[in-house]
Amino acid sequence: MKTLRTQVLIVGAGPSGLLLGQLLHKAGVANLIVERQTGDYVLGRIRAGVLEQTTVDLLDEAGVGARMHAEGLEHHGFELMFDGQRHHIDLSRLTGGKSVMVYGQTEVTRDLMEARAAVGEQTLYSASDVELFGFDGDIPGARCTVNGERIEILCDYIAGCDGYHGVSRASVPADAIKTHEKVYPFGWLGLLSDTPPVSHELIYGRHERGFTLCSMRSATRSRYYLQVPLTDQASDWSDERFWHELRLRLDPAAAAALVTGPSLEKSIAPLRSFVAEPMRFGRLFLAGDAAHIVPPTGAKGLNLAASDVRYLSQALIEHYREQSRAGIDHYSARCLSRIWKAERFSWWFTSLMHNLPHEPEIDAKLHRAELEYVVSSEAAMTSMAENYVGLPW
Ligand code: RFL
Ligand code: PHB
Repeated sequence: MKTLRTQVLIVGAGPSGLLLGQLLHKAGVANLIVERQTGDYVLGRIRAGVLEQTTVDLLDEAGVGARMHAEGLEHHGFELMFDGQRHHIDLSRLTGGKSVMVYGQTEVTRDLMEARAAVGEQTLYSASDVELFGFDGDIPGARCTVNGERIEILCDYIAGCDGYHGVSRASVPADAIKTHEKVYPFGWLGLLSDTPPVSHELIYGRHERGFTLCSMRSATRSRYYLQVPLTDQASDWSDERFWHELRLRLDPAAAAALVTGPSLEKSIAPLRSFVAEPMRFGRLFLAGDAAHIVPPTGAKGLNLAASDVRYLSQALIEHYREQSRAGIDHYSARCLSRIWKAERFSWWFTSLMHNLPHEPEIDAKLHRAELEYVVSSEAAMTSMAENYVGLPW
């Protein structure tokens, strides 16, 4: 068996793992990433689209912001649609000039992968049977198989950035971790197409046929989502059926403006709220989707992953530079304080915008009243806007 040695072993080459690797590299902390999939597979997953200003700043700090600033779209507001009407939420006016950046997770991941390759840091792709050991003692590490060869990696710390289905959280003894979970009884069917977006801003819509979101990746590429029953499969939805259903859920002006075309990708994502506490077990840290999931309605998942990575990179860099343990000891509490607030917002926005099959009429009326309140009260709109652009660190 081959043995490798590093300071920080990162499990998972999604945005959390790659961003952590880049920040550690810049500070001179050696790191190695093991990833179960191939790089192309990771890049093929279509996910997040909206970055908070603090995420943009962190990507700049990691030295990977150039293409994002050139190609990303700065958005100063979004639209809430209900009862066939759109209402503008002016994020910048309500938050003292803040905005969000529309730039796909695929592009963030590509920028991070290229930066990592350029500095020559190692990533072991297609690593199977990853097993973690020793993180409750002084010599943690992992074993995995790459190209048929068994490899052992010894390290000082392990960063579990391997998503909801990863090995890191699963390696923690059940009595050392508490999980909180809520699964929503519907999913999001997403479609990506090379068509111009229906509006220059994102539209979040509530409709008696179900929620809809009109998003984008660029001036020529759109991303649309429809609330669908969990029993549906993406293959049940031809492109024609998707476009027809989307039109039915849009206001008349948007329905008339919608440009349709062949789908580049179509998939269904389930929605859940999930938090695992704490986020550190001895020398193992959890970060990003490995520790928490939010329903995508508030666009918070990737942004929360970035804020965990910010706290973790600071803790580790401080530790190696100054032999300090403060950041390590406070990592979990710092992350969780931000996470629970984002969980609350994502749950609230999800509950407000979706409808349940056979929903009692009183619930629909209450949601409608709340939406009317949100768009008519400066205080309520400000609360929504400050959460959407991202709470301060
Ligand atoms: P990822 O992206 O899941 O990456 C984890 C990586 O770990 C690998 N892995 C393993 N590697 C080695 N050994 C193992 N045993 C392993 N098990 C797993 C996996 O192959 C993978 O490469 O987690 P990470 O890095 O924490 O990033 C989190 C984000 O991907 C996620 O929060 C966002 O995509 C959520 N999300 C959104 N977030 C936003 O901030 N804004 C949005 O607009 C937004 N929209 C979305 C979203 C998520 C969606 N879906 C599909 C869940 C829209 C959707 C539809
Ligand atoms: C996306 O563009 O994929 C997207 C945008 C906003 C969300 C969720 C997803 O809230």
